[in-house]
Amino acid sequence: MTIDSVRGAPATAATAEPEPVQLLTPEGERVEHPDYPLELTADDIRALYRDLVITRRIDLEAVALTRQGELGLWASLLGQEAAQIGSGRALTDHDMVFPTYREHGVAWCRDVNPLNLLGLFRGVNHGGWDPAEHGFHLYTVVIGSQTLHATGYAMGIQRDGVLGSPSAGAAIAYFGDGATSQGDVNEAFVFASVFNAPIVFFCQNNQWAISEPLEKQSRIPLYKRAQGYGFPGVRVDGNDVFACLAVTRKAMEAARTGQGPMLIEAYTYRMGAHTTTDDPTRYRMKAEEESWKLKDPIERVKAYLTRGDLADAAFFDGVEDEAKAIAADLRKGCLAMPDPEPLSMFEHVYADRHPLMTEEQEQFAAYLASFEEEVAS
Ligand SMILES: Cc1ncc(C[n+]2csc(CCOP(=O)(O)OP(=O)(O)O)c2C)c(N)n1
Repeated sequence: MTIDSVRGAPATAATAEPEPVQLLTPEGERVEHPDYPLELTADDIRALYRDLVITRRIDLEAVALTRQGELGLWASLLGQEAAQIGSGRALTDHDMVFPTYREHGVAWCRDVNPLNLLGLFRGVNHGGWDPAEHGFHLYTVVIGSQTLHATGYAMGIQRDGVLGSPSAGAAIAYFGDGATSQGDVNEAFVFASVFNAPIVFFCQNNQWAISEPLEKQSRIPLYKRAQGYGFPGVRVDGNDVFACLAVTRKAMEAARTGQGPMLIEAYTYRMGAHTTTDDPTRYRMKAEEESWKLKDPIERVKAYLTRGDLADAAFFDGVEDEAKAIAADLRKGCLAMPDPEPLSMFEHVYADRHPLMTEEQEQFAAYLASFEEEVAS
């Protein structure tokens, strides 16, 4: 038995192998993979770099706003930018995304205003973007449940009879390593498989489910789970934006052309806390975080651009300035968000009013009115 020196626990096959699909090494060297040829122009790569940097800056601003009491909570994507931008940029307007609560980078790719994300975590709205307009469903906190929604949606696409046509889309469901232990996710795998539904299951294996390590979720690499359900699975370097783009592009294209589901395990690392209410120093070693810093998703693209003379200092400074300006706007917009009327939380819940909800609304209205009476007396 080998001992994982960092965690002091037996290393299991879930972490030990295999080599993930990689197209850009942590040092910024381009490598080829026979199954995933990828041609990118210098403009494409600069655009990916910009996405990565801006997404990280938005995330940083949201963490700061939470620390300053302006948001109730934030689930940081730090370290997972490449998994999200690579997969997000592989999608077309016809595809539909079903995210968890951490997919701020995918939201960026789907043109969701980051202020909407902040509104949700500030507790002043339910997100407020139109899922149909952006091809991006509302955030889901109930772990794994969105995989069932996504599978149902995919089966709907299938029944529309559009698969294989240029207007065909597919569904993509995002979830974490911890979610793979949920019943919902396993049920989604079964349905997707037996109905050959057009869906990609995109698992960001960030090694931790709050304080539970990967070893507590699986004895085998997560991507291998797919085989048991009867569809293909692949492990990709989740800190490599090129590889995430190529692998997701191929899987989505297969789904859109009726070839059924696929599981992508993006092998990455949650560099920050689970959310701003969590303290990872209580359950993991600093050395582990330090080793993942060397695999930073942004630095490797920067190294590639620099080494190949594809971008100069003016470009990098420009992206930095743009990211700062976006963050400043976001901060201003966040502070200006009005507090909602308490009773408005009963709006936009059901298309038609539900009697139980009407009763609860009346109770709550009476409760609020009781404060007025207290002040008056
Ligand atoms: C059904 C359900 N059970 C438990 C929780 C509490 N919970 C919130 S996040 C989380 C861990 C999720 O870990 P993972 O799926 O690896 O995703 P990550 O947060 O690391 O992106 C848990 C257990 C929940 N939100 N929903």
